[in-house]
Amino acid sequence: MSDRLLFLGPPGAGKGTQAQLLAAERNLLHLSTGELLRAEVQAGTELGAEAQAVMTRGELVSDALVLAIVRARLLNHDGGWLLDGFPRNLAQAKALSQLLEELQQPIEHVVLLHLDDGILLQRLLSRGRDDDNEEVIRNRLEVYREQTAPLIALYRQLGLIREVEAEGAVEVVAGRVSQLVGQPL
Ligand code: B4P
Repeated sequence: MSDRLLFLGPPGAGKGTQAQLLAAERNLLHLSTGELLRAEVQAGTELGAEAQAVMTRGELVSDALVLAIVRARLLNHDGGWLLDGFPRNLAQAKALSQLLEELQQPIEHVVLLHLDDGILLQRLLSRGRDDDNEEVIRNRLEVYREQTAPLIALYRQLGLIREVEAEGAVEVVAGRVSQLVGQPL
């Protein structure tokens, strides 16, 4: 059974949804950079104020800020983990690989969720978060294609990519994810 995983995929593919289910079942630390950033915004911290403007445009928050958050969480954790929404560009992927080398905790699987743009758009529009209006979603998809999608080739070269079709009911997708990475949920 693997307990060091990354979830990769376009916005709205269900990374957060699936990561939460798998992490709960396997008792893994679920680290969602999106959720951690939204918590900072909610708490009204300086860091949150910096992140909020960027997130509502659908851009990526600065690497230094996100890295500091992830680093602190992983250094203080003993056991398995699941990273959701991080890394999101090559600089973050490089920094993560240095950190994991330091911790001697290599990634075991990168779960790549696939979903058509049309369904992504529908899901996000019906979720209705602050950054879920059509213009911002299109920008987030563009940012994904330009900055995050190149990570697929990187992790493919390392033999870590496990591809999952993310269309269908939540529990059906969860079954596919689970089968790919080990024991059934
Ligand atoms: P995230 O919080 O990562 O969110 P996301 O990519 O939009 O959504 P996700 O794929 O997790 O979809 P979800 O399960 O919620 O990012 C938000 C923002 O934070 C980014 O734009 C960026 O600004 C910032 N950020 C985050 N990480 C960063 C980083 N590392 N560096 C810099 N900036 C960063 O599902 C979406 C919807 O679909 C939900 O409503 C869900 O209920 C529904 N759904 C899920 N599965 C479904 C299914 N099978 N069927 C029907 N509906 C489903």
